[in-house]
Amino acid sequence: GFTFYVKWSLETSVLTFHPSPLIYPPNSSSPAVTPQLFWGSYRPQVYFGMKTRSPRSVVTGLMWITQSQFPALRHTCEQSDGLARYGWLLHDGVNFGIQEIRDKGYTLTTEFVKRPGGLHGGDWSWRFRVTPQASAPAGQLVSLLFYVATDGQGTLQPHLDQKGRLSHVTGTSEELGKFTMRFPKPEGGGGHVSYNHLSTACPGLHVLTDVVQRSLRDSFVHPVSVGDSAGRRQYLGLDTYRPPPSPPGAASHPSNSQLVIHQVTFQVPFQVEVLFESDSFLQRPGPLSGNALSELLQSHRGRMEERFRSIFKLETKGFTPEQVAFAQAALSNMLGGMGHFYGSSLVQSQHNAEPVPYPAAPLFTAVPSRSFFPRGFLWDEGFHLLLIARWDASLAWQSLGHWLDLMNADGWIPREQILGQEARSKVPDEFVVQRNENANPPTLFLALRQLLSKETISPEELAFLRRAFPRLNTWYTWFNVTQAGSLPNTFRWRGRDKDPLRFLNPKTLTSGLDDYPRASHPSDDERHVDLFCWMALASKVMADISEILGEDGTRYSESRRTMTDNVLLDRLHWSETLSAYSDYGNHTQSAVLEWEKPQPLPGQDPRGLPPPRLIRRVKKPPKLQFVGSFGYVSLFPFLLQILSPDSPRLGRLLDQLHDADKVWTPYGLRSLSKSSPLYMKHNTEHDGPYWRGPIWINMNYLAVRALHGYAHLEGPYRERAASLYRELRENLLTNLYREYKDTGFLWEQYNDKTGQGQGTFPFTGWSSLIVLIMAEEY
Ligand code: 6A9
Repeated sequence: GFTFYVKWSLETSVLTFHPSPLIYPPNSSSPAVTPQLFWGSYRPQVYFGMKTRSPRSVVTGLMWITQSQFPALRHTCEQSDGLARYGWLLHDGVNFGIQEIRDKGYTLTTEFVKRPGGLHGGDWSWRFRVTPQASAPAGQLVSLLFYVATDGQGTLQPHLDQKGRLSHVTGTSEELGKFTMRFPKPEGGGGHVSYNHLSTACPGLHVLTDVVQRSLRDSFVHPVSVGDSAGRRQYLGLDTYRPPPSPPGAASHPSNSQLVIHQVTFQVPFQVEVLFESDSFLQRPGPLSGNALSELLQSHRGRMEERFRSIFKLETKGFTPEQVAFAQAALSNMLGGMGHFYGSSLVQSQHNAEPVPYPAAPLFTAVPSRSFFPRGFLWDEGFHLLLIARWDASLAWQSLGHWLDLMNADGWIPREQILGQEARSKVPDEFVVQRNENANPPTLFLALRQLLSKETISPEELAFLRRAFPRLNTWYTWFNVTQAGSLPNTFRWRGRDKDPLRFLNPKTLTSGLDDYPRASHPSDDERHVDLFCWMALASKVMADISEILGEDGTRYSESRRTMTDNVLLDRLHWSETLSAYSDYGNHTQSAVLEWEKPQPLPGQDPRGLPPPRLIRRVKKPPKLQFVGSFGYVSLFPFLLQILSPDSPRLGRLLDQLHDADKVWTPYGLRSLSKSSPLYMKHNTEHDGPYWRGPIWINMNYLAVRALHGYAHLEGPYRERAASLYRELRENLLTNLYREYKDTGFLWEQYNDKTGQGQGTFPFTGWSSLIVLIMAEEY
């Protein structure tokens, strides 16, 4: 009866999209509406690949093999591949990209460029160049494998020439209509090129690598010449697919994907092109290959360099051409890391016993890391868009709209978006499930503020805001309702770790700052200063948007007044004893991890005992108090510029900022004070310190931006802010540039003692904000 209905309707609101019309309805990504964005390198998880912005897109891509004694097949970006470097040197997010991959012994350059025309997103061409590195052995044999695959819809037809070489593939799909993918004969390669191909059914896009692995045979022979001597070498080539034996009685997997692969094998150096032609492109001036391809690439390249110069003006700030190239690569990897995903999250709510699928939807988003986290993360995206918006606002609006369209009827947006089989295949099961009580910082408001900080707002942008407004309202309300603290105007992150014995300090993944120390004993009395500041920012931006739209924004302007009033902030979060802003809660400073060795009962065989475990021991009971750990969280009123420029607390905070025993280092601000009890402490036996010391670039960007802001406002600390600004900016850009030169990558975080990059790589999400720091764009 009634209880059933209540339960059912709560459950359905979790799994129902927000009722207001989508900001980007399905056809908005179609080739008819946004042809320029239809095709793209929207598969950031592979070294090179393209697809369209559609639910079950035809996908295309590259795999390659070094034909040595220990051949390895490369396809998805893996840190374990040990490549010296890879990434986009230039990529404008729309038209073209140039990537360099340093494999062992040779460098592979991958280029693509699109040519608009017809009704289905136009044509594109790829060019690959393989060149030996200086120290490389002569006569290296390399295979490139180009593939095209369908995903449950569409057809592919391979075509062979008289010699049995795959010359082209024709195909159809719902969104592409008819198309042709051409494999012209390559140039170079010491004369000889060997060809193999494969056309097969395949269980799905997530097993493309497996299918290829299982189709290779090592008995093919390629004639090689090194110096004067000529010989023959065996190589791994495509033969026929041998599916894994299925256990007896198991239903065989339905093949929902069709796969065609073209393999070329050659000696380096070598160059080869692949062409995609849309049949509806009727007035094609000629094939996009050879000189035509070079010219088109060159013209886009010139345009990008020019635009980069005019937007970021790095030359006028005294940066060298090499430093400019570094900044271009950072931006290009952010843009080239944009992906298009389709599928549903797996959601655990209070109303379901088991996780249930969220409704399926598309997501166009940048990603933090192509190798490790090639998918959307809510609060990361707000930072990504700060950079993307400066380069091409339309890309930023696209992502923003897609994210807001993922909101459910309650106003919740899942934090980590693992959509579709390909994305799912990269994530261990325990990390897949998203919980509907859990938030993540509403950084999309940062992005919105950036996008709206200009003289005139275009009609399209106004239309966007109108569509977004009901969603933003609900989002704001959702935070106020579900993340409220027990006192008025206080906030508390939900979803902290529960197990009281396992963690030195229970994590707060939802805050984005994972293991950053909070109250030792999570309770309803907790209040979090970072979330307070995020909500103050949200109120400001919502008040502004209401004004732009002529909507009633009283609730926002009132909340803005209350929350930016430092009297309230100080009352809730300023600790006189710590002389810092801080969280409040049930807390003790005296918790440690200790080994617990199970003791045998009298007469019990000690060999039957479980192994010792590391558990938390609380030496002094917790009490309600401010949480004594200085670090990023303490800086929030400053980072989000809630703190008024004439507050004496700003002076105090700037002193602590510049203190090398606290957060200041020659490489940027460390996440947790060196003198904090949990500085660089493990959280469990296997969880090393993450936000307990290392330097993170998103927070450093906010710090540099805040210093710049305070340096431009009247107040007693103006000069101090200006000089700290110059110093911090210099430290960050010197270190990130040096590490990029040394290691080839931007990193997830930087070591606070050495400045060295650590964590995952390449991490060209928010670490790419270094471009804005160089350009002084805040
Ligand atoms: C684990 C790994 C094979 C952690 O950049 C994304 C997030 C941030 O939002 C967050 O603030 N990172 C930061 O503390 C990475 C989170 C990765 C979780 C997935 C599964 C499996 O990989």
